[in-house]
Amino acid sequence: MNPIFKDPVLQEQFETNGYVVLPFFSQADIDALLLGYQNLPDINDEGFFANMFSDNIAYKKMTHDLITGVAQKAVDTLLINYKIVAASYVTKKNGESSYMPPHQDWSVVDETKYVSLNIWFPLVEVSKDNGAIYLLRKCHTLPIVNRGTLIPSAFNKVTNMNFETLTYLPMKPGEVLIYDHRMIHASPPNTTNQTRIAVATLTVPQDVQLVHFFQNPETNKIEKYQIEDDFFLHYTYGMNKLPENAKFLENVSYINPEFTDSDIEPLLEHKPVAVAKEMATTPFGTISSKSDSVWGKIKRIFTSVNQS
Ligand SMILES: O=C(O)CCC(=O)C(=O)O
Repeated sequence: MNPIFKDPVLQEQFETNGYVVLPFFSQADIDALLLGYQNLPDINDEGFFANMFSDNIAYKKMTHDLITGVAQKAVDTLLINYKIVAASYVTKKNGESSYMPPHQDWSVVDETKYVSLNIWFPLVEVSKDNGAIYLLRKCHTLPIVNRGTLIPSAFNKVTNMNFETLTYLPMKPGEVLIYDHRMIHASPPNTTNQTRIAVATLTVPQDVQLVHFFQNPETNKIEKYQIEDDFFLHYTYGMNKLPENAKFLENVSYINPEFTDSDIEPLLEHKPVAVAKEMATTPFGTISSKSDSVWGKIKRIFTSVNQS
C-alpha cells in the first residue's frame, strides 16, 4: 500500500491505529467556515445532519465549495496524492436524535489496494456532552467489509461496543481527525444548547476508480458500481436509488464477515466493569428505546441494525 501521509510519523500512527489527530487549522480558517455556515439556509432543524441527507444539489455544491476552499490545504500539506470528492457540515442540534450510532463509512475504493479517508474537524470544542467522536481503534485491521446502500452492518451481532469501550476523542477547533473509512465511529447526542458544528470530507486517492456497493433488495445480491467524483452530490441517503451515471460492474461474490464480541474485545478500551455495564444497553450505546423519526432514519441509513 502506498504511503498516505507525507510525514512518516503520522503515517506510522495511522497504520497502527487507523486514524490520527493533530492540530492543523488556524482560528481564521475556523472562523471562515463558521461564517460560511451561518450564511447558509438552516436546513438542520433537529438531530444530526449531513449534506447527504439533503436532495438539494445547489446547497450541497455550495457547502462543498466553501469547505473545500479551506480543507484543501490539509490535503495538500499532509497527504500524498489525495483529493476531496465530497464535503459537508456535520451538525448536531440538542437532543437524542443527534446520536450517531457506531458505523463504518461506506466503501468508495477497492480497499484491498487503497485507503479512503474522512477528514473530520470540529468548528466548536467537542466533548462527550455535545458529540465528540468515539472510535474503535485499530479496527482497520479487521477483515474487509463491502459497505454501501442497504448492506447490513457486519457489526450487527456485536454487543460490547459503547461509549465506555470505544476510544474517546475530545477535540478543540483547529484540531483535525483523519481516519480510514473502515474505522467504526460514533458520537453521542448533543445535550447542550449550542449546535455542534463540524466538517467532514470524503477524501480519496487521486486517479483511482471510485466504487459504490448496493445490496439489491430484489436479488439480495451485493452489486458493485463504478461511480464518478460527483456521486454524492446526486445521491440522497434513504432514497436507495443511485445516480444515473453509476455504472453496474458486477455482482460481488465476496461474502462480508459477521463480527462477534470476541472479534472486537481486543480492540476495546477497558473501563471499570460497573460503568461499562451501565452504559452498554445496546450495541450502540445508551440511546433510549423511545426512537424518533430521525433516529429511525439514521438506523436505516447506516444499516446498523437488523434489516430482516
Ligand atoms: O459528526 C459526527 O458526529 C459523525 C460523523 C460521521 O459519522 C461521519 O462523518 O461519517
